[in-house]
Amino acid sequence: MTQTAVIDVQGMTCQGCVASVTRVLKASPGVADARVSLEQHSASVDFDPTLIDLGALRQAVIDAGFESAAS
Ligand SMILES: [Cu+2]
Repeated sequence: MTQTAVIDVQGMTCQGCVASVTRVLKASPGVADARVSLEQHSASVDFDPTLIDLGALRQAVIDAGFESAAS
C-alpha cells in the first residue's frame, strides 16, 4: 500500500538541488516516487508507510544538506 505525502524542503536554489533531493528521496527504502518542487519548497513523496515514515523522509532531506520543517 503506497501513501503520498508532501514534505517541506527548504534551501533549494536551483534544479541541481532539486535533482539532489529527488535522488536521495528515491534512494530511500520504501519510496516509490518523489516529485520535488523548487518553487513550492516541497516534495510530494509516494512511499510505503511500513518501510519508512515522514520523519525518516525529512531526515533524508536534512542529511542531503537541506532543511525540512515538520508541518
Ligand atoms: Cu542548487
